[in-house]
Amino acid sequence: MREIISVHVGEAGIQVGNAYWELYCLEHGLALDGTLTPTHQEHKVLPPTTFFTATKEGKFVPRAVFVDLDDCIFDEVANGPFCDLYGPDALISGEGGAANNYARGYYSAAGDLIDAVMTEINKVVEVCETLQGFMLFRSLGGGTGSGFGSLLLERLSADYVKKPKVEFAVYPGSKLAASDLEPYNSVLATQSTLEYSDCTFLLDNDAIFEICQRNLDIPQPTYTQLNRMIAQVVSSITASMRFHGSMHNDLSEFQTNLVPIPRLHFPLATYAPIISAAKTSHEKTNVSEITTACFDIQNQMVKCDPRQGKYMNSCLLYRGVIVGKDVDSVIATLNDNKTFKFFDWCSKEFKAGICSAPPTVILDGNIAKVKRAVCSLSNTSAIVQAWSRLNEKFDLQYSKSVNVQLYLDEGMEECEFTEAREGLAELEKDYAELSGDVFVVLDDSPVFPARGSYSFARDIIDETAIMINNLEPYNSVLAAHSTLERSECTFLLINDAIFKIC
Ligand SMILES: Nc1nc2c(ncn2[C@@H]2O[C@H](COP(=O)(O)OP(=O)(O)OP(=O)(O)O)[C@@H](O)[C@H]2O)c(=O)[nH]1
Ligand SMILES: [Mg+2]
Repeated sequence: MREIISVHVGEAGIQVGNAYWELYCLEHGLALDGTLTPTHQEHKVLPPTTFFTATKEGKFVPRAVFVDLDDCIFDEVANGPFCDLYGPDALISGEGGAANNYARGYYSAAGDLIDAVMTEINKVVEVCETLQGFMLFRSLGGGTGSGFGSLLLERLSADYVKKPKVEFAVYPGSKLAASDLEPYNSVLATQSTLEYSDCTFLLDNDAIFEICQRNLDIPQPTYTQLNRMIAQVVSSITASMRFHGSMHNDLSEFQTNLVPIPRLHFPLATYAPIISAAKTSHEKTNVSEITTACFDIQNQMVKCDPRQGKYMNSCLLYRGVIVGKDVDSVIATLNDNKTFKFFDWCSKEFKAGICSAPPTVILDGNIAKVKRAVCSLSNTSAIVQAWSRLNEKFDLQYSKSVNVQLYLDEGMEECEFTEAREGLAELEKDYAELSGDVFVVLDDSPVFPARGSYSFARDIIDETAIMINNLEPYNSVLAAHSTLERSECTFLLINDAIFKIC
């Protein structure tokens, strides 16, 4: 058996975890105390030990560790419906929380807790036959999720170098309570995501909030409703690892199938159908219809426009009552559709996987039970739009030094801000270069104050880029050949420099 350990960090990581384990229990015929219910007979197989440990008493315990720097959420877990589900040592808390501050989560409040968490994780690893890897759930905007989550990812990478780490990261939105520090926390947290995660699925709270409003008719969705939506997506992504499926049977396959360039590891997840329980009987959900819906921008877990980017790959994970030849015909139609733009160097083909286990829903929840669903995972350069939005928010505050001191007071050095921001500027540049857009990073110069220079540079480049065509670097290098050989003296007139002077 190849086991996966789920690690839930901070409030969002834990609450998403509650929704995810609640759904897994239902899908595998378990009661919320981990005992088998009569419905498990339907499944004819026991819950997968990839995700659950079977105890001698006949219970199934999630292979999961939950950690938060404050203990409020654990009171809720201890007194709520999940009180008998998780292992006795699975919940680890600190005191006082990280106060929405990455630096508290990474430095001052992490203290001995990181060792306690690693000890617990090692204990869970010891009872595994062959560990596959880790799934990490956290928010990028919270102090614990961003700071402690980054420290933990770093430690997991050091101690379990070769084991894949797949991350589900809540991306901050504006529709639900958000702190002013979230752009800083998120940018700081991406350092670890870029370096230590093998594949990160972003869960954009604003996108999911709007899906709940539009598709599920919930005027003011709560976190619980968002988390149940997220749980459906995570469940589809992991269905092949829990039931028999033809694709993504192993954590490392996400990397192999979706991440051709290690740093560009942020596939966009889209899910369909998302129908409210009240509307279920009116909606059609055949393979072709759900596939079309799956490419609807409104069903994406991250707000971005794939038409403005190119695909490196895209796979569709079907589950439920699915006829293989319907999928073949839909995939053939997709492959003939020229509106989907792929990079020249990739295979330009949609892939599909089928898992026969149908989607399950929480009783009395808002999501309708359907016979089949599809989740598409696409590595598209359009995801850069999410990073650009975050960068703009960061720059707006950092250029005025807003709240920077709060981080320095917790032991963080100021250069971490610039390093993290430059890391994301590099990421934007990687996507732009891949797309063939011209992107020149100007060195810091006296013209620009050091702080925020990258964003000023980007603004200027955005303006000049419209005058540059993609072939100019090739043309210039080819022309330089004659210049080097035949010209006695060449004065370079660099448009960007003159633009800047003007
Ligand atoms: N989807 C979802 N997002 C959440 C949930 N709870 C908080 N968030 C989002 O997560 C961010 C705040 O992070 P939290 O996870 O609450 O913070 P934390 O990691 O516990 O860190 P501190 O409380 O600062 O110690 C904000 O963007 C919230 O909108 C949740 O249950 N579901
Ligand atoms: Mg918290």
